[in-house]
Amino acid sequence: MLIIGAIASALGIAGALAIDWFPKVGSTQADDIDTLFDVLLIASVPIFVLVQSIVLYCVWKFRMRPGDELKDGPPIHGNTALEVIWTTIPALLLVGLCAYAYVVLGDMEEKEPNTMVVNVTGEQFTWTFQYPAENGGKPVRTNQLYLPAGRPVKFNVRSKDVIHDFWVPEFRMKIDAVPGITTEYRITTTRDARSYPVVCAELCGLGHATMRQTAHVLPEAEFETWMQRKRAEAQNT
Ligand SMILES: [Cu+2]
Repeated sequence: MLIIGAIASALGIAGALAIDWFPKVGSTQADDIDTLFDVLLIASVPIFVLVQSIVLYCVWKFRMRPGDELKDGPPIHGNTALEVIWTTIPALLLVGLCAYAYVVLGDMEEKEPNTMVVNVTGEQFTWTFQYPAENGGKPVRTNQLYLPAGRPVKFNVRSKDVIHDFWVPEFRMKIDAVPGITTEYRITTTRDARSYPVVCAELCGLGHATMRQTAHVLPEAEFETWMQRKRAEAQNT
């Protein structure tokens, strides 16, 4: 059974790791999240195999045989050693995985120099993006998200009406937009210039499914040109 269990675990882990679970990597945080997910998979598969093996073994070994119908089972009063083991091992595993997840979260939330701030507002059924004013100018407002490649970004997320959830799957981060408070998260865009979907991940009403826009990640120089044009436009309105 040990050999079969080890083989089943190895096959399960190989199969689980071979599946492409997530979309492309769009932020440096995405790599950490994907690694965390892989570690959770590697830890979970052997436990799944162990539990299923014990269940199947018990179903076969302790099945009711002809003539057993009216018999009572043996009186069982517990097994202290077994109970200590099956409490301690899962507890240690959980504490270990939580500690790892906590460290990853701390890394992702670390403040980076040269961080760009974008204010994100959700409302039924659209997102708007505001880039704070610079040098006495006016803030820039857009309906599509534009970001420079390879730059740390902090999103301040707000809502005008109900709860929404600001999500770019390629960034792997998402957070609720809650009326009355400002929530936030940080990402650092990768060097690739690409476009990603911006999604609302909280059912917010009839138009929820249409609450989709685009995040354009542009090369730094191209982003600067875009920003200067937008700042000039904002100045003239
Ligand atoms: Cu929504």
